[in-house]
Amino acid sequence: MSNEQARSIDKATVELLEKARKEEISTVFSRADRIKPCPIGAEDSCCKVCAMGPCRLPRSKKGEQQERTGVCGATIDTIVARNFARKVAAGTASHSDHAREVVETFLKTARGEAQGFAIKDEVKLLEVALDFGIDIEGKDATAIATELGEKALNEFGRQHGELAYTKKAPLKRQEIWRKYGVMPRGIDREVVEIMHRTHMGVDQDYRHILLQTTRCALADGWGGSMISTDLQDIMFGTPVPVLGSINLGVLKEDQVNVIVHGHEPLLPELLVVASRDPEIKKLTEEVGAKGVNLAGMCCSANEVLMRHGIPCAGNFLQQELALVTGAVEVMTVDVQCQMQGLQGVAECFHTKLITTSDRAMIEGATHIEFHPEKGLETAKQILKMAIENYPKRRHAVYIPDHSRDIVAGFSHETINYLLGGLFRASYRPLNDNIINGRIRGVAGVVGCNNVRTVHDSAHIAMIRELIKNDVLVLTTGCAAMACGKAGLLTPEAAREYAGSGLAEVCEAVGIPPVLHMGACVDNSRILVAATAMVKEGGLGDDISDLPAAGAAPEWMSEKALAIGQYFVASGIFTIFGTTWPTVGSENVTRHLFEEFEGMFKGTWAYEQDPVKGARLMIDHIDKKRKALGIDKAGERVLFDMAMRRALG
Ligand code: NFS
Repeated sequence: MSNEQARSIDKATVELLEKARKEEISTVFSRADRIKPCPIGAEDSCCKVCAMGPCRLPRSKKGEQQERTGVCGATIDTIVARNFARKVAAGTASHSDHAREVVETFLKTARGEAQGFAIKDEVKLLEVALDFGIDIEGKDATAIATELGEKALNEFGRQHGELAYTKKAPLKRQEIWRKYGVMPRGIDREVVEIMHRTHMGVDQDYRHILLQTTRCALADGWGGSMISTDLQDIMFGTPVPVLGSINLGVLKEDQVNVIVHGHEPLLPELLVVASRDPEIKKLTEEVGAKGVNLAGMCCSANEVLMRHGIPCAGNFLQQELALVTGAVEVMTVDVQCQMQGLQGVAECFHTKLITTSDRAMIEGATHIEFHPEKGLETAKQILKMAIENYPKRRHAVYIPDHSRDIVAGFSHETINYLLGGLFRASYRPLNDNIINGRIRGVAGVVGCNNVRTVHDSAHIAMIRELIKNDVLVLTTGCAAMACGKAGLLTPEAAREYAGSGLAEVCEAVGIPPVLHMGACVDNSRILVAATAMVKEGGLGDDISDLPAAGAAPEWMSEKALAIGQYFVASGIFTIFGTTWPTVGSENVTRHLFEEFEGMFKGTWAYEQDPVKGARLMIDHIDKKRKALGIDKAGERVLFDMAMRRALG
């Protein structure tokens, strides 16, 4: 096996890694070979919050703590908890600042100040308005949208009370949050409070720090992320299943290739519109190209894929490799998960890297700022630059011949409709199939790629094990893309990979055994789906009663920790792979992995082996089935008259 083959299970990735090596192009993979992770940082037993340190408190090889405290007296527990809290705050801030941008664009759209945007899903507008307690009687869509935008914006700066969406959670869950004082008040406030509490000399009780960490994460899942998802749906349409394609083979040698990378689907939506403009089509012909080929990368890809079927070039670890093809005229990036290494790769080719957010620039890249007031103009300007760049390709183009068809776009609304039908949309059939045992349970497998593991392999190994054991998988983000590349996102995958019970249900409904629910902010859709299952009845009265589990087997970003923390605080057993950032403190780890169970009825777990991880999830699902009394597969008995009389 070549070094490259050992890095990824995806053939397109391996081929382009070989090309990068031969051409001596630096990528995340080659840099990871050079830089070994710092062992003290890996367990987060280093404190840098003041200038009397940094204080390093690693354990000896025998596992003993040599230094018991930092110079200020902070214990290893405080240090590790503070580091963890700050990561969750950064993750929450990222999802929520994305949400803020969406809300501001939404408001401008409602006020008629945004170019190229509209209120597309009026049904969802009304639903979300009701969630925010807006009186919709006698008001038109614009008035409702304006009021909704203002109320949503207030969620960020709100100082007291409870975030509006927390009322959507099962009542029992809300009580747990109130009991432990973790009900989020305002999104920004919870992030700021973590930064304050983790400053030198403030909160120095790890359990107390972790409570605020929980409150902050809930402000992400039941706040920022949920707001992003819902308002994006209202503006761009709630996803319904679409046929798309995935992997680097979606790039076209004879077309102008434009990749949208990042997270906010605002500019990408307008690039879709602009790419269909007759003027753009004409310019494309003039340079001898057969068209503009728009493709997505990372979570932006998920957004445009599930709303428009725009092809998806790849996930996190493939971003630089897309440029190594030499076929990309322009890559736009906005915020999050975009490596600075992209610029170095772009410079090896004719590719223009364009930064588009006022919050993120990359040295050497071209900066064209996106503002909704002239959004469509900006989109056209970018496409024109790409077209002009097409004749400037300097090297032979190499596009790996690997791409696959996928079905994406399973929003909560769609699952509801697909299972129950238009006139009685409901989760009843899903609950019934869980109760009768055809579906053993539900797992959310989400999150990043991490160069310290074999690209995509943990996602696929874990998910195959789950579906083989009749667990329906909901997926988002880079995990969803890994599934697409491995052929798990088509209805046919049910017969090939799923256990007989799950396959039977999937075939009856016509769905894949793994449902692509969107980008990372759309993990909020998983919370909504879980809540809908609880409210449908028969599976307990809280999310923690469901035979369900979550995982991020290849996580790397702080956002993933925020997601994991709000999954756990919502009552979901959640398992992470690759590495775990609190191993420096036994107390903090025990608190998150064991004591949380007693408090939040959900807990963290860490397992590097994805198949063992899947087994832990299945064990948890079986435990929940037993608690619900649905662990014995119900035999189908034909009742005779005497038995019916006995029933009374
Ligand atoms: Ni989410 Fe990870 Fe990034 Fe998306 Fe991919 S890396 S935490 S999945 S693209 S946000």
